Parts: sequence; structure tokens; C-alpha cells
Amino acid sequence: MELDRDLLLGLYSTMVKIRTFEMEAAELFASSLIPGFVHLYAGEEAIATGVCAHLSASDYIASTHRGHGHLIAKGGNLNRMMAELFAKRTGYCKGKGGSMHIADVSIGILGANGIVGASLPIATGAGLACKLKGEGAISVCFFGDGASNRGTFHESLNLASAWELPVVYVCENNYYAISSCQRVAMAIQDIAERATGYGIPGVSVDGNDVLAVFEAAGEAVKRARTGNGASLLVANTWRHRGHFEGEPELYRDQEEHKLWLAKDPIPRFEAQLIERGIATTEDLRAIDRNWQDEVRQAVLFAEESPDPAPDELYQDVYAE
Ligand SMILES: Cc1ncc(C[n+]2csc(CCOP(=O)(O)OP(=O)(O)O)c2C)c(N)n1
Ligand SMILES: [Mg+2]
Repeated sequence: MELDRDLLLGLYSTMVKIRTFEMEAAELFASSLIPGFVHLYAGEEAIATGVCAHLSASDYIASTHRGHGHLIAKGGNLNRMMAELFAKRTGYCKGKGGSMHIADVSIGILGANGIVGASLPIATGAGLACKLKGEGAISVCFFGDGASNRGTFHESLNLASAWELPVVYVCENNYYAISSCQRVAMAIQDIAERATGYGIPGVSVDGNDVLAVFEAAGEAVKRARTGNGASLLVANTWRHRGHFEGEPELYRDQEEHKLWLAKDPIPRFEAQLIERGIATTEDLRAIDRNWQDEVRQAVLFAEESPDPAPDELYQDVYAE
């Protein structure tokens, strides 16, 4: 894919769209306007953005508990997402799922997921379906460093390599699984080394550099689409917020936190766009304002939407 102006501005725009949604969600949660748990993706936007830029609606993604960014980058509707956070009837799950269960199968979003490591077998199964159908679609699996220690990671990579499935495994290594630091949870430093055990390519990239993610994801997606099987892409990053909103977050080193905040993927890419003459500051502020308006609209839509009716309590909850 050519790195033309539209594509570059599209990458910037998607990252800002995610950040704007997330910071609004943070405020809404702090004001007790949205119930339930929210795990925000702020700081990790370059990953979903750089990967999903290679996908179309017929490709699949399986997401995590920190899923808003994946859903937005894959084309999820902001109004329906926000309404779901507000537990409203117009939300993606009619208000019964909340942040961690948003799905839109019509555009290949197989769902956020509250079970750590569950995206791995789901995306692997979707990859098998893609291979059997033979229509050129692929499956992308997002998961965290913590999830890479679960059995589902190892079982999935093994099957995907044995069956040469068109799956791209994207590990978002933010160095923490709640309060457990990667340094104490595994003996290796580079999670991409795990690919060697399954005979598939594994690469690590700077997950706060959207172009680095875009390029590495492009290779992995091409490999999957051309029938050459699965690969592991590890994107090293940092979450700007606590594990979930409202968490006291006493376990991360404040100096390290500050160093990572200085590597924020959005201002970094903004500086590159301006330096290369791709966009002016005004162009970028216009994009920012657009998403502020859209997210505000989504909040209004959610606020004005009805609650689910009490007699609908058990509808759509169990398969019938
Ligand atoms: C099977 C399972 N075990 C434990 C939990 C509790 N839990 C929720 S998030 C999380 C940490 C996940 O860490 P990671 O995979 O690195 O993702 P991150 O939160 O850093 O994005 C844990 C242990 C869970 N939801 N599911
Ligand atoms: Mg993590």
C-alpha cells in the first residue's frame, strides 16, 4: 500500500478518533455517567490503527478487554459504542454487554472480550474459516503481554502454524498485566522469540510508531493473504491510564511512566507529518475538531437513547 497523503492523514485521523473517544469515556466514567468497567486504550492507538489500515470489512478481528481502539480502527460506529457504554438500548449489545462485549460481526468485529487470552482461539477459528472459504479474507488477533502467557496463546499459535492459517497475531506489549510487570512474569524480554517455537515469523516493533506498525503489519497481512500462513507481531507500547478507570495504580515507576508519555504516538506522528510537509498544524486541528464533534454527538445520542425495558432483561442473553 502506498504511503500517500490520504493514507498518512487517515492514520493520524484514526489515532485521534480513538484518543478522543477514550478521553471522553474517562471523563464520563469519572462523572459516574457510565457504569461497569472500562479499560482504556489511550497511548496504544498506533497499533490498532497501523494494523487495521490493511483490513477491509470482510477480514476479521478478535479483540480484548481493552477493545475500543480495535473496534474504532475496524470501523465500529461511535454512536452505538457510546450507547453501549451508557447501557442503552441503542448500543451494540442493546445495553447488556458494556465495554468488554462490543461486537459487530457485519464488519468482521468478532468482539471485545473479558476473558484474557480468549481472542486467540476465536481468531484462530476465524482464520480456519477464512482458509476453508478461500475468498482471501484473513483474521487478526489482538492480545496483551499477559495473554501471551496463557495456554490459549500456545495452543493457537501451534494450530495456526501446523495448518498454515491466515492469521496475524498482534501482541500489544504494554509491559503490564494489571500490576504484574513483564520482567517478572516471563524470562524472555522479546515476546516475538516465542514465534520460533512454532516455526512462524515473529517480529517486534515500536508500537508507538504508527508507520513502523503499519509496515510490519503490512508484511504479516501479505503473508496471510497470499497463503503463507500465520505470523506474530509484537508491538511494544505503554498504556497512559491505569489498568481500568478508577484504579489507584501504585505499581508503575513514575519516571518510566513520564518517559513513555513523552513517546505518545499522536504528537510524534503529528511532528513527522508537519516536518515532511504532509499537513499543516491547521489541517491537523481540523481533524481533531471533527472527532471532538463526532464524539460529542455520540454522547448526545447515548444520553437521549432509551434504557432497555425491564421485560427485555433475558432477551438476547442466551442462544435460543
Ligand atoms: C482468564 C482471565 N484471567 C484473569 C483475568 C483478570 N484480568 C483482566 S485483565 C488482566 C491482565 C491482562 O493483561 P494483558 O494481557 O497484558 O492486557 P492489558 O490489560 O495490559 O492490555 C487480568 C489478569 C481475566 N479477565 N481473565
Ligand atoms: Mg499488558
